[in-house]
Amino acid sequence: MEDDFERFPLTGWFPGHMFKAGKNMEAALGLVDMAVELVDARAPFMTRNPDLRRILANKPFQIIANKADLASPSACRAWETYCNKNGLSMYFQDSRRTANVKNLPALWRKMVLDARQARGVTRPLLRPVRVIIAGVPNIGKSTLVNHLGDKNRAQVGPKPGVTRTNQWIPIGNGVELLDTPGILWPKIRNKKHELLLGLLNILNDELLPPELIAEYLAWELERQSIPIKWDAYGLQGAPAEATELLEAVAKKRSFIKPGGKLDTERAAITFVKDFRDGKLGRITLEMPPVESSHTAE
Ligand SMILES: Nc1nc2c(ncn2[C@@H]2O[C@H](COP(=O)(O)OP(=O)(O)OP(=O)(O)O)[C@@H](O)[C@H]2O)c(=O)[nH]1
Ligand SMILES: [Mg+2]
Repeated sequence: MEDDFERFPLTGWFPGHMFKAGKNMEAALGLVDMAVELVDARAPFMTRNPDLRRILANKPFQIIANKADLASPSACRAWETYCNKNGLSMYFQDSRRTANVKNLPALWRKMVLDARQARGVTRPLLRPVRVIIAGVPNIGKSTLVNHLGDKNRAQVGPKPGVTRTNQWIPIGNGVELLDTPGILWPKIRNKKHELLLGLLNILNDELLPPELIAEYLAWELERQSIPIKWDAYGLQGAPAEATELLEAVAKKRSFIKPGGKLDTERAAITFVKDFRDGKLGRITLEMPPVESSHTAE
């Protein structure tokens, strides 16, 4: 399968409320003691916003690699090893399960108090520790906040951009949270990066043709030698071309357009949905950077 994705221009999409939210975010970071950035466990660095840490300066910072239930367990371990080596705090979790998240407030309080102590501050902190949960759209911010505090305090939605206003939420253990809108924006490097964000449901589906997202996914599976059960789509093995895949899916599922032609768009939507629902297996699309023992980080 060929990599000719870069011949397609970037969509250049940037919704107005995100620009406004980006401004609010800079102000909000001034109010908090630490930040937690949610990323997608299937592509942890490609779903980050590199500006967050710069704006935060030296405040404590934690990364939560969310949707870990959909990522490859061995890849999660490789990322954990990489982060431990590089002094990054990264937790892999499924934020929909309360058991996974209940220890976080105490950890965050400790991170903030330790940082104060390290700065030589001796007076006790008499107000709650203030934490911001940040991340790109649809990454699971509201889901995490709901599990930390009262149920249904923040709106959860299957589409990007559901949360639009900021709210403070007490979560016990002397911690309060700001639920932010999907204000962080990944810096889109190239078309493949944009397609990855589309595949992970961070960009709105209307922006990218489903056939192109499906082709990108099939190309990634081949490039990274990720095995899936191709026979479920009526194929003997990995397809040589995206058209072969989409036609096979359309045939297998009887997606026929009026007039008798195969409905490859519907086939693409199905293939992408199967990935998003974890039906292709637990798949990680971005592995940690390869470290050279000779170069300093
Ligand atoms: N599989 C899985 N799905 C999750 C997880 N966390 C959240 N989701 C789902 O991801 C979707 C988006 O979750 P939200 O909590 O609305 O995401 P958000 O970051 O608040 O989204 P915006 O407000 O639109 O920026 C929902 O369908 C959640 O059920 C997780 O850990 N695993
Ligand atoms: Mg939300």
